[in-house]
Amino acid sequence: MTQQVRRLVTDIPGPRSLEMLDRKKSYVADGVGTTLPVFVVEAGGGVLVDADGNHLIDLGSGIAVTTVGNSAPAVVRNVAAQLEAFTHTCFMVTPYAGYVDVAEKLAQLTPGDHAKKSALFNSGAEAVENAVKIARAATGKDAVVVFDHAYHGRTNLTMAMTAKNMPYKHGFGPFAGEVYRAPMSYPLRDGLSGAEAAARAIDVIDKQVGATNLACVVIEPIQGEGGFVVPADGFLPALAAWCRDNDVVLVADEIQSGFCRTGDWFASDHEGVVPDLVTTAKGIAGGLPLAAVTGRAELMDAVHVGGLGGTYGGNPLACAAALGAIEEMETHDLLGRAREVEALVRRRLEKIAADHPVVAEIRGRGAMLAIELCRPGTLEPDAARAAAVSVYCHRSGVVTLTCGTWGNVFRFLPPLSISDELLEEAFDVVAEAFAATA
Ligand code: PLZ
Repeated sequence: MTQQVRRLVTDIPGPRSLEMLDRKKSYVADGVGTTLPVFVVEAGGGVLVDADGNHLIDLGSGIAVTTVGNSAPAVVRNVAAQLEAFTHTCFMVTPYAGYVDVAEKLAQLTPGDHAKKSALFNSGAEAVENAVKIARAATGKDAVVVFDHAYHGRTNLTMAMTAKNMPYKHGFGPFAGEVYRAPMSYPLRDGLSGAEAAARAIDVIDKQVGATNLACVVIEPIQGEGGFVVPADGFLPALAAWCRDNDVVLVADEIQSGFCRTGDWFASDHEGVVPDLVTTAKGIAGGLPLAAVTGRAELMDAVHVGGLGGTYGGNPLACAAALGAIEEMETHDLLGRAREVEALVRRRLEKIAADHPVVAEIRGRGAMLAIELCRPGTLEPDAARAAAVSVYCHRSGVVTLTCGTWGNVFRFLPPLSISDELLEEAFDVVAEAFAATA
């Protein structure tokens, strides 16, 4: 097990990482950026170890992926056994049990107790694309509604669904058609109740698209890249009710918010929302590439045989990893751990907010928390401060991420395998970073 300490033995990045960064510059496309260019050689618990021997505290989980921690024991055990048995057959050619086991687990864990089925894929974007395919096949309609600040991926259809131009869309058009954007509930910025924000969104959808043209509404129940925006209470249930009454498929994109992250299995659970389709990826497989669409059996079965698939979708290693990750979540009560993490981190963020008026809001759930930074007394985004705080944290050996349409949201996504001691130490550094950049 990786030693659970923060320890810096060189500058960040150190000489070995700088050397590799040089090689990256020569051989890896510049379009593939890196937030914190230390080259990792080992990771586990709440720590990443780099090529220079620096131990960094991980508050990012590789963007909400290693929820169970890096190389979690049940993941390693399952994947190692699968690696010995066989690595690939293609489920569409000759199937294997792991795929079906994952689908059965997804049917149990996703919201609602109706009959559910799944199809497995490799990436979140691929799952979102397939959810749209399924909704179109099931309804015979074309249009897709997404929201302001949404993030759904980098493929052509999901770029169209993603809101932010830079860096995701700029220069990459033309984009897929029949994608329409509705206003999101963003309590800090719109001051609307959930019911009011839902009425505003539904009015736009009704007037600009029309339910009879609309296949699906796709929404992140808590937005990820867009700024950890948590809609006002009642917004999601009102939207769900409207979809139900209008033969529109409600797709919850739980790729970032799902799988224990928020202290429930899914962020939708918090308000008892039962989506028709749920997309998952990231935390589902402890770091191996796996994604899924899970939903009402009759919707999932609307697609003709052969209409869903892909060479690697539900690869045996990724399925073994997912079963291991779910085992870790269940046996170690990681739902409970996410709530404990929330209590600790909120306490620390409230102190930082009290000391630094640049913090306009603390929001999120479980181990998916963020602070939005604005010039004091205004809603003017302060991205420069977010960047300065990040740089300070990175140089001090704490891996932090930013997000948000304006880049002014500082987000925290620790692995649930991190100790309280490491979390406290990481937030000592975050507090120091705010003081040092005041
Ligand atoms: N839907 C809600 O959060 C991935 C993207 C990072 P893929 N978010 C991290 C980046 O800059 O590429 C994401 C998400 C939500 C879909 C996706 C897409 O998942 O596995 O990256 O395709």
